[in-house]
Amino acid sequence: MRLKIAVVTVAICSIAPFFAFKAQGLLDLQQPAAKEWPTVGGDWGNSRYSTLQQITPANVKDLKGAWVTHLGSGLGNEIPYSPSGGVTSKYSLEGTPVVKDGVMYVSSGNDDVFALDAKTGALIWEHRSGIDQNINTICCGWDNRGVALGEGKVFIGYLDGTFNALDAETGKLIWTTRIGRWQDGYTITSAPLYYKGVVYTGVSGGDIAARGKLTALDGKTGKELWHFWTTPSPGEFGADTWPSPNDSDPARAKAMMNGGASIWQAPAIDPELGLIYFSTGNPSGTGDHRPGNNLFGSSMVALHLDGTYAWHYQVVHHDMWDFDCPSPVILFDQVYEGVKRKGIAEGCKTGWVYILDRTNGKPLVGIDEKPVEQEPRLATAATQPIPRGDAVIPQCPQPLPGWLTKCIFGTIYDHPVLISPGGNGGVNWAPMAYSPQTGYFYVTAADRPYPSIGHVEAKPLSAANPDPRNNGAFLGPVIGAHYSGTFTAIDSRTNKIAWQKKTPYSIGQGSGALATAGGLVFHGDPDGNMQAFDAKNGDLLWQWQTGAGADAPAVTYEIDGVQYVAIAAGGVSTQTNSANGDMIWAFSLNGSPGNRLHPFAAPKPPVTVREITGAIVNTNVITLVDYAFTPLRISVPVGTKVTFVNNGKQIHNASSSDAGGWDTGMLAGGKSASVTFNRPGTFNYACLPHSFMIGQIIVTGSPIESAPPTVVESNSATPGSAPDRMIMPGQDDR
Ligand SMILES: [Cu+2]
Repeated sequence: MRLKIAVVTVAICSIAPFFAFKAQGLLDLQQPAAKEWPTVGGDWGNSRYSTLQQITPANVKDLKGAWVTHLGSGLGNEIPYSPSGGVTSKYSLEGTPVVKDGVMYVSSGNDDVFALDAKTGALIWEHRSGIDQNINTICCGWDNRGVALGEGKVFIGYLDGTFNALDAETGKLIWTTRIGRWQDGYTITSAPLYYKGVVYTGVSGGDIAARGKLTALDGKTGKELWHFWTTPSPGEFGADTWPSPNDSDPARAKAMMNGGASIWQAPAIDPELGLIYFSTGNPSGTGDHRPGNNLFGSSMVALHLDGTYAWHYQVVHHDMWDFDCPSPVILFDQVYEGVKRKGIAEGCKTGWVYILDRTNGKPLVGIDEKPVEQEPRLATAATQPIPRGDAVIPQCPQPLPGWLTKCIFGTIYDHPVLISPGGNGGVNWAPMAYSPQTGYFYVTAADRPYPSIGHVEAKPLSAANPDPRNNGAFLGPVIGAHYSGTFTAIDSRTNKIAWQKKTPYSIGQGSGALATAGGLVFHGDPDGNMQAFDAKNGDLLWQWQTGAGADAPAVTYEIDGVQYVAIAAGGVSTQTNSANGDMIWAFSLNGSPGNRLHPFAAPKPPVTVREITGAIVNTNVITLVDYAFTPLRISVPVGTKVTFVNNGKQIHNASSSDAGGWDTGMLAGGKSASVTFNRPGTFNYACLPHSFMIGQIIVTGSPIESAPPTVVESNSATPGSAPDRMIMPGQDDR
């Protein structure tokens, strides 16, 4: 029988009697993690490598669940995520646990923090964030990527834009500092970094035009020491890569100061060089509003520890695809041409890993500026940096009926394009790991096409997309699109693939990788399986079903001579949309007392082919927006007159070869038409100008034989035929 060993959380803050908190001395985290996992990246270089080697390829088959704890946080609350009726969990569970002095500290998607006994999973304390549940400026689901430890405190950024210090012994709040207002888009999702009395935090919000920054706070008081804006102020270095604030076009005039370039991850630090490193998100808004390269959007940035600029490397110039690098940078040392060099590397949504010298930001393996397709209306950059070596995913989408497709750096104007990789492809926030044993980076990535449109007036506006300058235009579900991924070892010496496994799910967001000296790489999969791979060849050696999307980064530590591997399993609400949950799992070769803990039942796996799914709504009104039918699926009794109303700015129609070949005719914005269905059946239809727009009508009952199958009333239709489609030169219109 299956026993769920659940530690029920209680709403009381208490100090467990068996636990004596040790004062944290000055940590030296330049070396890889060993018995503890004291910072989310394992060490100050974010290598996510541990020197522990009790668990090996030879014995990993005996790895078993040691404990599982339900946090009782971040559960349920299904909310719509698309105009077509899809639902998702409000919360994700994306935090990396940190482990110090036998205690595990972990955060939930509601910014609640839990201290657990790392040996047993027993609750020591919990701190409920109490954040406003009406925050509506969160880009990508309610999530938190983890906490930092220092001077007896637990540091965490909240989705409400505040940064907070808790007492590590009791969980009581010590201080709060506001980094920004959530109403202005400042929602903190990244984990902070603590170093020598200072705690560093990034801020999200670039998707709704909040200007990014890195903030340094005094760990004792929370007082701000400095902040570095990730887009320059007028007159500063890089300001000439943006339109002037005096530009006569108001959108261009404010582009730089609303320039985005969020920081989505914990920074890395090199104490010897005195530099702190991070990467930035894409610049806000569409390309036409911001001619220039748009520093420091989509860049790797190094600062001195006083917050002054050291160097930058822009990964994508004038990014209009959301090709940024939300995952943490990794610091590593490697020999190139006989000389040991200080490296920094990061995988990006482009699908490439960028390998630089961290003393100066110059490429170590080689990156070439190459000409790319041009679209003057979007002020495209003439060239883009192309790393020598291998991409970890295909950089063109599979053909899909109804869609115009383009490869990486293809231009997109006012006709929707299916592009790959895209804002959801490649390496997203899932962290890479670096093993000094193999010299490989372990990279998890998403292979999925992305519907995109580049020109502001053509963009749909919705509650989820309130700002016409928002990059994240949602174009409805891409029916028929295949979603998958890759798990790749990239050799740091050559930037070439050492081994690669195709994966059934897109894993660019999620668990990423954890490498150990035992010769293993651990990864949690969106289908709930915690997995161990051979670091040398990528063979899957072990897996264990956690019962929810195992989409948080895994960690390892040792207590009383036993090596544990732990992961949060609670799903990711965006992109993979894996199963929601609230569990922290730990595994060891010893397993649980009496080996009573068994794998949980597998949850519903993530979608790998997008089909017409979602709620079937009983209505006879379908609204056309740019670019979707809402609801996507309806059910009506036979004989019903179904009305199509175009609320979009574009001209659309609804057209079917089923049920008598009905067509509403072209409907301008504000116009409507109706179709009466006299035969039962399930009928798919599409918009001819935008044939990726697909809907479904389910007609129930007995046929009305006395009437024709369908009757169209379309007096308000725009005369004439479909508007011209925009065909890009050299591209197939599918
Ligand atoms: Cu249309």
